[in-house]
Amino acid sequence: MKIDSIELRRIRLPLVSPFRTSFGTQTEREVLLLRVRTPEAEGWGECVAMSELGYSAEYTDGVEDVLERFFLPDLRAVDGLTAHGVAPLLAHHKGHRMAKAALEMAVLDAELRIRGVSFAQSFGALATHVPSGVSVGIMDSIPALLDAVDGYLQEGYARIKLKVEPGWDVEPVRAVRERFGDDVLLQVDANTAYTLGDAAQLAKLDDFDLLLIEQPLDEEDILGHADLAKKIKTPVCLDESIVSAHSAAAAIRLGACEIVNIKPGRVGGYLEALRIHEVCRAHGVPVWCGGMLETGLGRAANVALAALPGFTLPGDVSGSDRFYTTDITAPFVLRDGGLDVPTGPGLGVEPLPEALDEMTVSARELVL
Ligand code: NPG
Repeated sequence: MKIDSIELRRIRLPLVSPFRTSFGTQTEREVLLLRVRTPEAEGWGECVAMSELGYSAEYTDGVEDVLERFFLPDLRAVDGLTAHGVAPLLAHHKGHRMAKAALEMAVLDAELRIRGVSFAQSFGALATHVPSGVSVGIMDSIPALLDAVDGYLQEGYARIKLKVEPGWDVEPVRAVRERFGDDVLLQVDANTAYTLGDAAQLAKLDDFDLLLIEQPLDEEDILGHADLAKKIKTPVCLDESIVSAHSAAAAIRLGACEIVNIKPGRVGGYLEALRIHEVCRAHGVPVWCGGMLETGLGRAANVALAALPGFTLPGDVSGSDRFYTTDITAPFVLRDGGLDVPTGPGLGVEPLPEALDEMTVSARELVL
């Protein structure tokens, strides 16, 4: 496929309410979108990097720089490009997986639109509807948390994930269990906020029949997670630590996780995400699709991924209105506790020109 140019477009979306995690509070989401233009079709990529450091070492300004300074010359040096060719072409650049993932997504979208194949079809995903979990931030008080959870349960969300950190862990979990009962699928996410020394505190969560605890320790602390897994009953799930199929295989072999969160942006793209899914399936390790406050574009691709058979737990694939009043695509609306898998070519959704323009902060075209 010949690529004529790539548009880098920054958009800014206010959040419906502040979203607090153990690494900070967000009130808006700045997103870098890539539009790959080819003679036959356009393809959209969404970069999951944030404008600030916190979750990851990658950040939006850095991604733009890497794309323009390092990836563009490589793209210019090849004649045609396929989505499967993106990772090998860029492999000599270490890291920068979020930047690579965004580019690969845009190329894949263009390619599939030309072929008339949806993301889900190309992944081999058969499910047409996927269950939605919702991620609930750290709140100022337990009553505020219970109100929020109540609202999400009334909307029909299939699973609740509570963000936790030292000082906000056992009590919020206890309060949610007491108020809403044992049938609610409940899990927690620490975003690396603990150390192995906190094992006794984390073991107090054993009483609450949680689906999992996500990334309690530092992202590099694979052995620590393996040790922790022996000290607590709640299954350990890794997010930040899993950056490739390689690292997933190692973490599983070392006993560092029983469950894996797959975020395509974190692992370098949807094609690597598929490989992680296969590794986990071969080991009988359940996976679920993580979320990074995607717009409708990234959400569409995530929903397609979550339709694969190894995704046996509800993902962080909420309705658009969980985070945004207005999405840049037609909104994803929760139905029967989940979302429909898009069926159109490529992502099956595209930005609505008016919404896109309204939210655009800057746009520039890199000509190949
Ligand atoms: O539903 O899109 C969503 C958000 C899910 O909590 C969520 N994401 O650590 O998994 C996470 C967290 C996150 C959000 C991480 C933004 C990084 C950035």
